Amino acid sequence: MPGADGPAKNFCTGSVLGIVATAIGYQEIPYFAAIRRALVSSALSRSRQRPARRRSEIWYVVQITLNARDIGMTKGALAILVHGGTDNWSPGRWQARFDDVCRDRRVIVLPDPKAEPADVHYAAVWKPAPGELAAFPNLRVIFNLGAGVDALMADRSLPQVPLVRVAVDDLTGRMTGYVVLHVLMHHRQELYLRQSQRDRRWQPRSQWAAAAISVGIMGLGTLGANAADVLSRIGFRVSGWSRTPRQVNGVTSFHGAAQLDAFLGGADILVCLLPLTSDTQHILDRDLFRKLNRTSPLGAPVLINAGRGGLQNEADILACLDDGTLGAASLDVFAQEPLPLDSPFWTHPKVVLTPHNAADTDPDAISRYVADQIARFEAGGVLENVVDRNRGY
Ligand code: NDP
Ligand code: OXD
Repeated sequence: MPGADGPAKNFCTGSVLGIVATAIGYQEIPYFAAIRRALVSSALSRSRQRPARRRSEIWYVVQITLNARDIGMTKGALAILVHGGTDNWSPGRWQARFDDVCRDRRVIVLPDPKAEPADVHYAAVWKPAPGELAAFPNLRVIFNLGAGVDALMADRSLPQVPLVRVAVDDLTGRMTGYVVLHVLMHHRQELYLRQSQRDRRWQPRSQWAAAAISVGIMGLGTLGANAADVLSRIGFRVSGWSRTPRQVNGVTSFHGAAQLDAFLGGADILVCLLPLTSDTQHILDRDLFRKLNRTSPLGAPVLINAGRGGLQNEADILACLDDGTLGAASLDVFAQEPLPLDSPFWTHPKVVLTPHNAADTDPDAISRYVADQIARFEAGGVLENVVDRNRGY
């Protein structure tokens, strides 16, 4: 700024720094502001220096800024590896959210031919192909972007680093919404009433109070416990079954194989929120359905499965719906997803079917959850919701 006096020169120096920062987008890097403040004050205190000297000083500031960015980006990269095929699992959607919450580290969406596998310290994944995660030699933590880890447990080459699953209020609330919706749908005879509407038939059937219906929840973990709590507050009689003893207010609990029959015998509506493991695979079969309460006020017991398709014997479900062992079923998950077009479930009059969206994984809530866990881990803290690989969940 030839001919300008002291304050104008100072302003000019500060503005150049600001423009540089804006152009390269570093204002959000926490330490950039401090570096900039220090250098601006140094520039101001030397405002009487000759123009050539000032030019070299500004260049110095630019270089320091670039270095500051490099320091930030040497934090291990986070790789996103999602194979979902639905809107919710679009990699771009996850990248936008992670870019926002991990501003001081590189977020790589795989596959990326330019990515250097050794740079990846964290992987945020949904259904990676077996072997995909073994490609990262410096991996420190794997974050599964859903609650169920069965797909990862099936990968024999999964790196031996902590595997963290999702347990966040957002997902839990969504699942509770699904369970309450479907319990009420069967309790309030919605299938019958919708058909009556289509038939222009004004013939209400007598309606039981919630307290007359017993809901049994298989799996009293993060999701099952919350659904049990809300159902009991709505007035249902609620029981739960888990591997180890669990206590939820207002809920009668059972655990282990020895108490399974007693649990089933009292259930009019069976809700399954188990993880899929070698112990639970195909647990929902004819043998189990026959043990549900045969004197249910609903006429016949109802199945609601939002756990995993691998928990159910699908041929048995269809046969039990047809012969009256089951009165109806709400199914969110299937052995093969998407459900094949020729599956009889699509058109079965006693089936309410949803496309594995009982509890969508929300990128906003879950990217924050992952970023917070990484920050805590790098500060020497403990990771939460680490999967026990021996149990398989
Ligand atoms: P948790 O790990 O918190 O809870 C699992 C529960 O199942 C625990 O109570 C556990 O017992 C019990 N359990 C596990 N194995 C057995 C067994 N062999 N016998 C008896 N009980 C057993 O999982 P979440 O509640 O977070 O999630 C449950 C499942 O829901 C996920 O694994 C996933 O498959 C499914 N899911 C489906 C979604 C959808 O949109 N459809 C969305 C999210 C999850 P214990 O308490 O003793 O450990
Ligand atoms: C999950 C799911 O496991 O979406 O979170 O199914």
